[in-house]
Formats: sequence, C-alpha cells, structure tokens
Amino acid sequence: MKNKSISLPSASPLLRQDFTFGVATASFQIEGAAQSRLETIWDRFCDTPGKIRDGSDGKTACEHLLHWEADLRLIRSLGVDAYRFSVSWARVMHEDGSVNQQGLDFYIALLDRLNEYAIKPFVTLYHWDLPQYLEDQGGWLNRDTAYRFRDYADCVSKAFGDRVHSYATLNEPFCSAYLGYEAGIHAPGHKSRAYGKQAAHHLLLAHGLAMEVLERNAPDALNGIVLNFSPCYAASDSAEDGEAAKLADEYFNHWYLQPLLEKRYPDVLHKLPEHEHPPIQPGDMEIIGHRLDYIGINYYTRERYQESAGELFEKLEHDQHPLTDMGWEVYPQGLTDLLVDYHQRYQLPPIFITENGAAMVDKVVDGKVDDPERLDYLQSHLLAVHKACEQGVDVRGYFAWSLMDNFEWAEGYLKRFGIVYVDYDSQQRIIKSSGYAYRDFLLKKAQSSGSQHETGAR
Ligand code: IFM
Repeated sequence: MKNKSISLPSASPLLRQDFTFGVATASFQIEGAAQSRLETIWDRFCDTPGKIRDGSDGKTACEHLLHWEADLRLIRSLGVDAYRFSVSWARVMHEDGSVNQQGLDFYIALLDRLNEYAIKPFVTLYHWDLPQYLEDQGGWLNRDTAYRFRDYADCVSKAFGDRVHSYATLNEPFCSAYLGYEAGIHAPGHKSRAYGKQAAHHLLLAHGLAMEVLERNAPDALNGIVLNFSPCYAASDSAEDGEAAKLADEYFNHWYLQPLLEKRYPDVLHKLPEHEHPPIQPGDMEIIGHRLDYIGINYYTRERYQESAGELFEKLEHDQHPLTDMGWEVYPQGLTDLLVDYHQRYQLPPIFITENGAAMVDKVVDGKVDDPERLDYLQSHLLAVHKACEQGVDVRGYFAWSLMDNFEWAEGYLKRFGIVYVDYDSQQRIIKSSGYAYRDFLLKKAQSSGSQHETGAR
C-alpha cells in the first residue's frame, strides 16, 4: 500500500507537543569547503583508489558552508522542532590544539540562527571525521586520542555556551570502530579484530571523558551519545541459530550499550582470544558508564544470523523484500522489537530516534521528486516507534535521516537518503514528496496540539 501522507493514531505519544521531530545531517557529508579545515581520515580514504564506489570525495558535498543560510530556511520551512548536525573537529581546532576561530564562528552563527528560528540544535561532536594528524599518531588505537577528544569537547562546549539544546558525544561508535578498524570498509580502513576492539574501547572512553566536560560546561543541555543498532534475528528456530543471533547481538549491539549502562562488556568478550580484548585500564569502565541524559538510537534495518562452523555466527544476505537502494531490508517491526527488548533488559534513559530513513532511487520529473517508497518507510517506522511507546518505552523524539541527499561514505553520491533532493551540479535543493508529507504531518500536529493546548486537552 502506498501512503500519500503521514499519520498516527490520534492518542499517540508522538503527537504530544513535547515530542521532538527533526531532521539530521553530518559535517563531512554536507559541508564541503575542505580547504578551510584540516585533512580528515575521510579525505585520505577518499583519495585512496578503490575505496569510494563512485570515486568521489567530500571536498564539495552539498556546499553547505556556502548555502547554510538557505539550508536553515529550508529546515524552517519543514516545520521541524530540531536540527541535528555535527561539528567538524578538523574545522574548529588547529593541529597544535589551539582554536580555529573562523571555523568555530561558522557553527556559532549556525546555532544563533537556529535559536532565532526556535529550532532546537542537537549537536554531535564526532561523526567519523577524525583529523588525519591524529590518525597519523594511531587514531582511535591510541588511548591519547580519547584525551584529545575531551579537550576538543571542552573547547567547543565552552565556546558554544548555552546555545545548544543537546550534545551527542559520538555518532555510532560501532561504525567508527568496526567498519573503520575491523572490517576496513570505512576510514581509516584497517582490518583487524584486535584493532576493532581497541578502537571501540578508546571511543567509549572518549565519550565518558567528554561527558564529564559537557556536564560541567553545558549543565542545562541534554548530554548523551548516539548508537546504531540492527536487531539480530535467528535464521531458524534451531538452538544453534538462536545462539548465533544472541552472540551477534552482543558483538554488534550490546558491545556499545552495556558498557555505558552497566559498566561492563557483554559475555561474548570471553569467546575472544586474550589479544582481542579491549585494553581496559583501572577506572575506565567508571568513566565510560557516566550518567546519560539520553541515548540516541539510529535504526535502518535488521540482520539475520545462523550458526557457523569455526566462527561465532554467520550473517545472512538481505533476501527478504522490500529492500532499499542500500540493499537493506525494510523491517519496521525490528525498531519496535529492539526498543522494547532494550527497555526490558536495561534501565534506559530517555530515548531519541536520532536517525531513521531510507535510500531510494529518486528521479527528478518536471522539477519534482516523487518518492512514495521513502514515504512508506517513514510512515511505517513512525508507527513502529508509536508501538514501542505503547509498550512503555520512553521515546522523546524522532529525526529523519537525512535532511538532504549527501555523501554516503563508501557509496559516495550514489545513494540518496534525503527528504530533500540535491542536484550536485547546480546545488539546487528540491523538497521530495516525502519531505512535503513530513512537513504536512508536522503542521497538522502543531495545529492540533495548539488547539489541545487551548482546550487544555491532551
Ligand atoms: O549516512 C549515514 C550516517 O552518516 C550515519 N548513519 C547511517 C547513515 C546511512 O548509512
């Protein structure tokens, strides 16, 4: 069934006035203007032949640095409550640790304009674009990088003052550590399980150290972290496949969540040889387990696993339809399942869905982009969040990924996630039909919560 609009049951908690709806982006994926910042690991990775599918890079991207004012007007026109974006470490700090004032001023102007528009700024401090000079010193394999991150967080949060509604220390440490240091398909492109676990630990440590700083410098902001999860399902009812799915869940998901909430790594750790264990030093788990105001959850799809001879588990290909243009199964039930599961297992802080969306093949026809599959995706996943709330999960917000088409990492510009289309030749932005539907949904919500407000009804 193709939806033409977005709607939710009338008593849905998502329709409450204080439920935050937003759109999200990240620095390297949209900013461009690479000449006015330091080199990052993604610049270096893009320059390495064969790493990016279309041979592209982030030098220009959406030229957001040039068009940011129009982009903010675009965001305002969508009627969202919040805008989630990331700060480029390489744009705001020099190699010697001093501040790049010009870079910082860009973000301050952006924050001021958002506040003027009454759009809440959700700032991510690290969305994968590590300065290359730090990678040259070992990157996330080097424990010192965690302390450099703390210094960066300190400097930025002091400069931003009270302009920020919410900070996320890291976006998806799983991707930085696993894809970047273990599987080698993201920057910096290392391939070693020991490296993956070492990088993950230093990322989590960086998070904890930054939380201490944020609590001091931005006590009124909501301070937390953004994690990505793909719930793990067993390929069959067999006990062996069930065990494989459980181990995969611990390896890919709980590896990042359990240290934050319970100050320990999951039991699958003991199935790894000693040299692949994280380099935990005394006191680390206390730092990592710092109290969180919220957890951001990014959800796109689920995974299925079966037992494997000689390995902990084996992942199945996505063969259940529909699939997005990334080849990822559209499985909204997975979002409900994971929220309810984590709610039952942990003492969760409030949750924001900080990314959710789909890459689809978009075409401009007569100046318009009709994307019914993306609209269906958004509709079904909002309903999935609603169902989780009905089962007691405390979800406070939802951000569509992404505001606009952008540089999709190893896929270059081949995949389009935006609710706004970007013509990369002219840099023209065209709101897709999913973007209009999101806007209309938010408008209706604002009108009805306005009238509920007047009548005092909920
Ligand atoms: O584009 C990415 C984003 O940077 C992080 N989360 C997943 C998105 C889609 O792959």
